[in-house]
Amino acid sequence: MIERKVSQGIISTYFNKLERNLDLDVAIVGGGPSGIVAAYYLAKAGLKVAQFDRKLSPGGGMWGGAMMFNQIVVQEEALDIIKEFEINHELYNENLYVMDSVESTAALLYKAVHAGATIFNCYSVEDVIFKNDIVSGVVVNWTPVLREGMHVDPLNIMAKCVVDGTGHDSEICRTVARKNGIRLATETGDVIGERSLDVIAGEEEVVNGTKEIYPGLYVCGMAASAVSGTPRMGPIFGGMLLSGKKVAELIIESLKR
Ligand code: 48F
Repeated sequence: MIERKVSQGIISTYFNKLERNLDLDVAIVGGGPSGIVAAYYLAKAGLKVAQFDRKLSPGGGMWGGAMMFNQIVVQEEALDIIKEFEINHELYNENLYVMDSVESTAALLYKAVHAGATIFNCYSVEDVIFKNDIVSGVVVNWTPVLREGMHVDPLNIMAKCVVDGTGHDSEICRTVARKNGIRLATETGDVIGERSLDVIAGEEEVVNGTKEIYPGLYVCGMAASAVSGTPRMGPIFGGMLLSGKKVAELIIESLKR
């Protein structure tokens, strides 16, 4: 019966996909633009990478442009990345380009998956795995389970590196610091919290703050700004793309060693 085969096809391939991703090189938490760009470059380098986003539609804050005007701005410095993802762009003013936010988000996701990354939507990462004081994986649960407050235990996914790409809330860094009495690689040893908007400083600092924040744990995108206490920058996305590429490069270098 075709009805049964439809169900069987979904169930058997889904669980096969999940099982193949129980041991990763890199687990990326959050499917915002910085995390997706990271997933693309990591997969392109041949690493086994999976990305987890709690929402039905990964893409984070990129879909909506600004105030739901679905255009975004990117500066010259990130032009190579836009070209790599084959996103249509229009020079608007000096070194600023505008792009359709829906096309841009869809292009990032499409290219990341085609490079070999696996994206799991509707998954919330609620904790990390610690082994010998190194972050060594993620603890995942269905988003609806957590939203309903159901007492259901999660699953464990091992990873050589974990990336916190959870955006403004920097959830993974906060959880790691709060639960384990450890110091993160910030001025205070804790998550400092993002500062008010300043485009130039924000764009520069988000890339500077992209780093290994604790052994095994990297941070990118707005999570990097929030952790290091640097300004937000609003709907200009060059820093997010550059941060995603930088975190991928740091991890590729570290895993090579
Ligand atoms: O915030 P978000 O878009 O991440 P980003 O890559 O980009 C920031 C920009 O969109 C924008 C900005 C740029 O100028 O200021 O805000 O830093 O996306 C973060 C994603 O992480 C998911 C969340 O659903 C969103 O799609 N997320 C957050 N916490 C978790 C999570 C979690 N614990 N588990 C799974 N997904």
